[in-house]
Amino acid sequence: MAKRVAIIGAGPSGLAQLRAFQSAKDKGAEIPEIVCFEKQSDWGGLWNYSWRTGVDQYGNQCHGSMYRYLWSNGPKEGLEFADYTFEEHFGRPIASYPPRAVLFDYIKGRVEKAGVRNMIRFSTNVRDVRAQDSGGFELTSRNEINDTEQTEFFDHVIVATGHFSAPNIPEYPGFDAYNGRILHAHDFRDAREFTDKDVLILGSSYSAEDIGSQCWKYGAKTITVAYRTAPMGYAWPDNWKEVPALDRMEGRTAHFIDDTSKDIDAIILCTGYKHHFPFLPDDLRLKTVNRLTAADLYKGVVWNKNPEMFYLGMQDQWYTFNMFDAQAWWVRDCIMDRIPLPNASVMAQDVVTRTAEEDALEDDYSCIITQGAYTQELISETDYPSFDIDASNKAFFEWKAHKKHNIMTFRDHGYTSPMTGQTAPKHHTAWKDALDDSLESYLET
Ligand code: FAD
Ligand code: NA7
Repeated sequence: MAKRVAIIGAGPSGLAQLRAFQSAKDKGAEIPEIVCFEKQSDWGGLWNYSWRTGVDQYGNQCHGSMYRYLWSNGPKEGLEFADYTFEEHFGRPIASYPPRAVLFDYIKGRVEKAGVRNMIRFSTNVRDVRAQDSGGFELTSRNEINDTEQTEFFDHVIVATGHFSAPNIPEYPGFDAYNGRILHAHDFRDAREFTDKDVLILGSSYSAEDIGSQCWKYGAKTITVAYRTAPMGYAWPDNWKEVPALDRMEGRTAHFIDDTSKDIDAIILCTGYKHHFPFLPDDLRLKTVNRLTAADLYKGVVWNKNPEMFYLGMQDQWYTFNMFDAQAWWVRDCIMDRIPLPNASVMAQDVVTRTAEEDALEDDYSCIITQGAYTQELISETDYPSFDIDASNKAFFEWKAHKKHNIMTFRDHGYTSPMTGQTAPKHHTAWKDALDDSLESYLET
């Protein structure tokens, strides 16, 4: 009997896994029976925008953390699929920082071409997974439309549920008495809500930078970003200040630890996310912080404590879509007995070694090189099309330099594709003036 494989999640990672199996089938291999569970009604994961916040129509936690007007926060040349280029999808070269709708279209294009949609059970939420003493897993899911539960057996489970969806929500003194709006980045949807407002942002990483920039672009009166460890340090516009950590709110006044203060209309907590797997028991549940080397995952994907189970995309991410591909092709080959696994102590040592190497990295540039090398390592062990990782690294380095030069114009630059060698054209409108983020507007020439 063919093995049965469950993939949980049909975001970019889960879709990479479906595409990996389908490409083996196309080459004549016999593949396992695949069932992909997706709790939303469509694929694309975070790129499948939803206006909903809080709980969805079935009472489950909303997955979406993406917002309107989001443009890629890194160059598309760092995430391009090696087996399906932007040029193949759009029929011509396009600019380097596509808005969400454009990237969603690109993600969909590859899996529509591959014809894998029928492997996905949509609106089906995985509720529980239990390892069996005799091997394999019992997986319980709920079809939210029929309101029915089903338990079935799988030889392997691949968790591809992402890790930027369950918000990390700190509390500060005075929040309970504050009369304005307090929200986490996970619930941020439309920057126009903050036009003419004095906005306070907590956190100093990607969400703080991008949500602050959105609010600025759509007319917030002032942006104040309070950092806990270090400021982002860009040359911000005049109405944008970085200040040390928040101490407390008193009424609508924010007091910072350097004894300065500011009256605030809304507080946006850009304080990161948690790896959160409410459907997994302790023996299968990944517990890790957001870093390049996730805990307990051999080669970044095999669950050391039960190697019949795999995780995709659990690392902190410079590389995204093509790293998920590298992982998915490698996991496929492991499941199809093309790649043998070493013994438990070798797998545990692999995590120790990678963790020590990561701890010795000195800056973002070496993190990019390390994640690029990891992606390359996995690719070299499968038949995923090899590509010029140095060219991707170069695009990331140039991106960082452009951000440093001007944080509000970095998206106006173009980079060279590691897949086609083509340099992206300049977009027709500067990012700060392009208020329409639709696919149609972006693709206008
Ligand atoms: P996700 O996209 O999170 O998909 C996981 C899927 O699993 C979802 O469809 C979800 O519904 C499903 N799921 C979860 N739990 C269950 C369950 N119990 N049962 C069934 N299904 C379930 N990356 C970039 O490369 N460029 C960017 O510009 C960029 N911007 C970002 C902006 C924001 C605001 C955020 C939050 C992330 C951004 N990212 C960006 C990173 C993002 O993590 C990846 O691009 C990508 O979406 C990760 O794919 P994934 O499939 O691993 O996870
Ligand atoms: P990150 O990159 O994990 O960053 C979280 C930020 O939140 C970071 O600056 C933290 O500060 C800060 N933080 C965490 N807890 C607190 C508290 N209690 N108080 C103040 N500040 C806090 O998450 P992001 O959401 O920015 O990015 C995640 C992904 O979303 C990313 O891949 C993007 O593509 C989009 P620290 O530096 O630890 O002091």
